[in-house]
Amino acid sequence: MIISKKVQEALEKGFPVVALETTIISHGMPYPKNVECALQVENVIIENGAIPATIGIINGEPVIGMSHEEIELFGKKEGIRKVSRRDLAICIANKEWGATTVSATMLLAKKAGIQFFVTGGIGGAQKGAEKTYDISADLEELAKTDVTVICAGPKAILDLNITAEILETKGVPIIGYNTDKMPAFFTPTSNINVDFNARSPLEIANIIYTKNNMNLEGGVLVTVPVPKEFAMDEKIINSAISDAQKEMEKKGIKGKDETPFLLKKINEITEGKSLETNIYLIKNNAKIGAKVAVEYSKLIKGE
Ligand code: PSU
Ligand code: MN
Repeated sequence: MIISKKVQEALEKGFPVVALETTIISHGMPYPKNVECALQVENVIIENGAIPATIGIINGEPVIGMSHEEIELFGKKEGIRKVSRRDLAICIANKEWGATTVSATMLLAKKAGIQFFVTGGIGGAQKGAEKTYDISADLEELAKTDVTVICAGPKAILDLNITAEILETKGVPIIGYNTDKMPAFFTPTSNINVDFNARSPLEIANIIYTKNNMNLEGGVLVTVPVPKEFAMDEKIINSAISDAQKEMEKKGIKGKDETPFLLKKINEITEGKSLETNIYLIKNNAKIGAKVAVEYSKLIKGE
């Protein structure tokens, strides 16, 4: 594993570090907006007092804390493998490039000693999962890996009820940031209750601090609603999702290609509006995630 000097130093000194994934860059957004967004997200984290660590695999080597040039390459290069936990050894053994999903990023972050990870949305139970068993490895990773994931909730392309039920079974707390209802990525709310409505980054840090003191294994999911002015209209997004899903079925797209296909199609149908919302919400998550990491490091230092 290659850990950048900046990230290594920050970890040694107990400074707040926030991990970022690369699937969102290579498979979640088109070039060049993906690179712009990734670099802006890093800046938001720095502005809010933490050190960003973008994680991906370059020529079979996991990199923790990529350079701007490396991020640019992730945005441009074709044929990068989408790597979740099960793909890690394949990618590394074959010295490939790999873009890490939430599950693989959590796992590598944990190995590097990073506790916080900001992304857009997590994977979950796809619609129809009760029959197909198509459930993202992200949920399993949240169950066992001690990393807090700050996101805008699972996307409404998923079955949100099944996703929330699985998280309950696995013992993963869902914390809402200033919300009683779990946000649904493009829109700020759903009909699902969160386990706790946290009013400040400190309240969230305190829960994680307590959990760690109790040696309770597993992740925490922090869900931050996209601010209303940047959210999608629920009718418009739901109709785009359902059209995209129909086309996916017609084309026979399956497995790990589903999420990237849906994101791309929804962006086309909404004429770029969904991508704008996506970019905005990640930056918003980065702000909250960095603040939680800062509060947490103060708690650790007893400040
Ligand atoms: N949410 C986004 N964009 C993304 C993803 C989620 O807004 O690109 C990616 C994340 O990397 C997540 C993955 O871990 O999709 C889930 O893929 P799957 O559903 O195949 O498990
Ligand atoms: Mn799947």
